[in-house]
This record gives sequence, C-alpha cells and structure tokens, in this order.
Amino acid sequence: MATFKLHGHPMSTCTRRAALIARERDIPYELVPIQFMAPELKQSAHLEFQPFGQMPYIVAQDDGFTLFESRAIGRYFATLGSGPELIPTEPKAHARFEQAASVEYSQFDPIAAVILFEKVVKPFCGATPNEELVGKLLPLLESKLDGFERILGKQKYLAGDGLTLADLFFIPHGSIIFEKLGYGNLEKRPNVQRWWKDISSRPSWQAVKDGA
Ligand SMILES: N[C@@H](CCC(=O)N[C@@H](CS)C(=O)NCC(=O)O)C(=O)O
Repeated sequence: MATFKLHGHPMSTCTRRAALIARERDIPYELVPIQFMAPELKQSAHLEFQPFGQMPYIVAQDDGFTLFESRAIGRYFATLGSGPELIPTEPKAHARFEQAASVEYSQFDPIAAVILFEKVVKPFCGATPNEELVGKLLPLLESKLDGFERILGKQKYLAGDGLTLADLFFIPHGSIIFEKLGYGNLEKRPNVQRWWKDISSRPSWQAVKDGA
C-alpha cells in the first residue's frame, strides 16, 4: 500500500527526483498524474499544495502531511524508510554534504534548468528554443563541469567517498544534459564520466528514468 501520493507528471524531472529518492529508501508511493501546462496548476485547489503552481508535491496517506519542492521531499524521504544513510550525520561529513548539495543546486541546476527549458520544454510546447541563449550557456556549463571534475578527481561522490542525496539530486537534470542532449563532453572529463555512469545506473533511477 502506498505511503505517499506523489502528485506530478511521470516525466517531470522534479517529480522523478522525488520518486527516485522514494525508491532509494524503499518508500511506497502512488503517482497521481498532473498534466504539464494544465490550467488547473494555477488554480487554488492546486496552489494550496504547491503555491507556485508547479509540481511535484506529496501527501502522506496516514496523517495528510503535505510537502512540495523536490529536494525538500528528498530530504524528508531520506529520514524515512530503509537503506543507506543519504544525509551524513557526523558534523564534518554533514558539512561536506551541505557543500555538495549547494554545488548541485547553485552551480549546476540553474544552468541545466534553463537549457532544459529551451531545448526540451519549448519544443514540447511547440515553441522555438532560444539557441543564442543556449549557445551562451554551454561554455558556462562546461566551466561548471570542470569544477565537478576537480571535485570528483579527489573523491568518489560529490560529498566524499559515500553516495549522498547531493548525487541523487543531480540525476534527473544530469540525464537531460548528458544523455538526452549530449552536452557536457564527458569524454574529456573522466571523473565526471565515471561518477555519472555509477549514479545513473542505480536501480532507483533505472526504475523511474522512463516515468515516475
Ligand atoms: N524547485 C521546484 C521546481 C518545480 C518545477 O520547476 N517543476 C516543473 C516540472 S519539473 C513544473 O511544474 N513545471 C510547470 C510549470 O512551471 O508551470 C522543485 O524542485 O520541486
């Protein structure tokens, strides 16, 4: 029986981020589909759960607890279920985890999200991508991946030698950038390539990569 209802679109990267972490922690969930660009997203029944008119959000089946923001959902799921510790508790390891989570969220995600919007969402909606903007962002993406290469040249994962949520947070947008769009020149970045192969082959991602 599902412990949570996960409201989102099966192919939304943010919905799949929450779903993959649920799977890492062996937490049963039921996907409640939401359509992209649906007018309902901007109406009060939805805004009550996700005030920005986006997805995903979760509703607990036992007490009705609700939460939005995929990374916050991931952090909550990391405290539930079973499996390896995804948020280290030892203070220095925890600090390194927070550093890695900030790297994913502030160095990679803002660039990846705009490229994804231009190259995937706009064509999906029948709009024309702004190739000039994408062209300006790609060198910036490359320089950020150089930073990832430096980090991953010293350790196995973003926060150290153990997998954490920071690595898992990266996967959905990483798959769009590296696999769907073929950006990132992984052949020139052996440590990013090794890390990507490792994290993207996890059963949790394999289970949701084609739909949460
Ligand atoms: N920071 C939010 C971002 C949510 C977000 O951008 N969701 C996208 C799908 S991945 C969405 O709802 N797009 C539709 C829209 O913005 O109207 C999260 O991680 O949950």
